[in-house]
Amino acid sequence: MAKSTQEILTSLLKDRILIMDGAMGTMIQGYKLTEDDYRGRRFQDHPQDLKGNNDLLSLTRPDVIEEIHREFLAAGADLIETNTFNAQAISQADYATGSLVYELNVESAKIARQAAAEATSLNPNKPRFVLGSIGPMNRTLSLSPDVNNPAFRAVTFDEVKDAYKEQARGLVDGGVDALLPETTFDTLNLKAAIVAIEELFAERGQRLPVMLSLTITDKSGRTLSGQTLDAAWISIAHARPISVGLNCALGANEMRPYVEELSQIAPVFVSCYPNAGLPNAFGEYDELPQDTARILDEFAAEGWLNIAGGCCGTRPEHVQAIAEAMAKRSPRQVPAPRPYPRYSGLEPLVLRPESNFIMIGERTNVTGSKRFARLIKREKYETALEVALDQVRGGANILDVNMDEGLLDSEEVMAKFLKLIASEPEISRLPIMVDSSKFSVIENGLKWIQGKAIANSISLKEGEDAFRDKARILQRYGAGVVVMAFDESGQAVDADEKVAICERAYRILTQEIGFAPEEIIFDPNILAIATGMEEHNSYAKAFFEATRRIKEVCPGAQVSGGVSNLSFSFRGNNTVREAMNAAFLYHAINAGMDMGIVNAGQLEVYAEIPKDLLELTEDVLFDRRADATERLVDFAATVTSKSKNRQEDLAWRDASVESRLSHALIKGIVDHIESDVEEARLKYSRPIRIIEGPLMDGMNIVGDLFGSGKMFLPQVVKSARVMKRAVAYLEPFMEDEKEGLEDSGRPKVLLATV
Ligand code: THG
Repeated sequence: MAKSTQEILTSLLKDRILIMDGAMGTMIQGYKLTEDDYRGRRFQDHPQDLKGNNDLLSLTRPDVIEEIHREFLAAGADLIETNTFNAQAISQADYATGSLVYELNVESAKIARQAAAEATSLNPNKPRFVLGSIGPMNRTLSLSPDVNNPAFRAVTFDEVKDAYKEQARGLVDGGVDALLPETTFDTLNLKAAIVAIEELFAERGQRLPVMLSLTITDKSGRTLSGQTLDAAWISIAHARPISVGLNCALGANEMRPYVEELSQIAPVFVSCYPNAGLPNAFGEYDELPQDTARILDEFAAEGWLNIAGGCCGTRPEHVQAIAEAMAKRSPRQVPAPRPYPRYSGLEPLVLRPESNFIMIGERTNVTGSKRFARLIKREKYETALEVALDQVRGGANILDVNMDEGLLDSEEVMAKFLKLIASEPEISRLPIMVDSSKFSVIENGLKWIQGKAIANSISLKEGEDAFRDKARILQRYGAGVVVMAFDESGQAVDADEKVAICERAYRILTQEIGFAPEEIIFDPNILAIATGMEEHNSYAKAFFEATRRIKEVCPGAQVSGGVSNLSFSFRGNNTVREAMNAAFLYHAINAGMDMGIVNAGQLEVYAEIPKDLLELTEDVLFDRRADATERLVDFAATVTSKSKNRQEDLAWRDASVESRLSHALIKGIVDHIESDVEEARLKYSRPIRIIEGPLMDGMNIVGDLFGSGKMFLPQVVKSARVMKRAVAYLEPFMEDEKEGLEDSGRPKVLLATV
């Protein structure tokens, strides 16, 4: 059988560093094309200006595009990119050319295909390949374009996915060898592209190699949407790309630490195609070919590269210099994958064998917290976010979010809360577990999460086919999956049933669907004990035994559970509940439980459970005596419930008003901003002095921290929100002042930023 493109590329990449072409956009600029060139005959009467719509040139000046491909091929490029960086409906809408998208992609692919085929036939020893370029588009799914409304998005996941799907279909029909979503600055946009590509492959019954390329735009070392590089890689690894890399943005020199990091973490080939340095004051790139090539040569010498080329500002001379340098270097050895469970929010969560127990915060659950439910129902989202923050500060590693309530539009509310979480960097550091008994709520939730999330949960309740369908959908989003020990005949209560169901689910997920074992989390049901019903007495023991056996028969899979369920029958008595939960957890962890849904921050420490209570509790857990429940109930009557106070560090409130303003700006805290600004207003002679003084001082610190990489964009957006609130508060006072100064003939200053 003929080798697939994936196999051919893989064997070439093992052999040598492959060369990509340089920039299409800056090459086109060199032709100084006019509006007439862009329009051609066909679009003479188009109602809008078309100059700048470079992708359109594949239809109106195909000669230019073909010539650029030829030059890069002659310079030594093995891989050339189609002229389709913006050829999807959302970007093309700017030029009212959305209806051309499919054609643009087909034609661009054909032009590149033709040029590559000619070069291959001239030198069959150096086969050339066409990569379908899929750019990031001009809208972001993770960031709100409106500072005042963090839950707003200019576009939805499905709109982005549909746009990419149409583009990918055109590229595949035009004959590309591989698809390359590139210059990704928002991981969620890329996740939408991955779903689009997977759907297309499933419809066609055929896969092409997929290459992915991210971009890091500032010194924080994060993507624009705030993810660290390792977190972003975890979010997209489910695309099973042949390569992942970095392109564009900072130029090769500034990319060094990130290329090194990626080469260490990604068990696939690594690419790097930087800009020709940073743009100068005129927006031109003037790094010389030998300089770009020298830096890439250093990367290759370190063993970091499998694919090298250029982005903005790189010309055939750059490609030639890079090709000459790479010819003398060996390709990077791809590290073996390490099968640890990996999840991510803005930051990674890797469960290594030596990792501690993972706490999943339970309180952001409308059925699990009366307070949270009340806040959500009354649409007090800012306070509801504090519930999430408390879980984070209490030590949660993952956040469980559940909006299953009859009176709520769960899909809507889940989406809104997840978007709000996304704009709180301290919360969205963590991976999210989307908790719902309605699969549509889970799927819709996953559309608003840029990290690698966990779906909680699916089960065999409705049979194997429904289970498979759901699992396949989750796989496209790259979500990990919680599987409850539930089947067609109901909830498993004894250990044999629990183990049998998990084994069956494990086999389907790993052998039929293609889940990695480490993406599977079994929940063998933590059920309430000491309820007074005799048949409940063995439930904790059954969980321990099932956990031990599941860890053996389902190697690599994790075990979790909702711990607070255990003590439902002692509702209202936190002392007893916390002792039960803590003792249960201690034994469950010993049995192999890896993670649990808990009230983070309020977990009792096993060793600190009073000895008498511990003995009564363990009698119940292990069903050690017939009167165990009775004795615990009697004990419970003797203790009054304690409740620990929520701890919040408010020491900063004692500082001077200037320090408070500065602190609020840096931390993005809006809570006290109006009262602090009012206090400052009474102290300062004029409102403008507060803006120019303490507020600007604070923003300057924010600017310095961002410039030196110690803050990243979503944090800065929060600072901007605080600043806007402060200025909005002062505005009426400045208006009043102005009325008093009317006609004073002051000069005006106009400032603009880009
Ligand atoms: N497995 C999986 N997911 C789950 C569960 C599980 N999700 C939901 C639940 N069970 C886990 N979460 C909670 C959250 C809160 C409580 C119990 C489980 C709880 N809440 C207090 C109560 O009801 O008494 C609320 C008190 C209050 O209102 O403040 O106990 O098993 N996969």
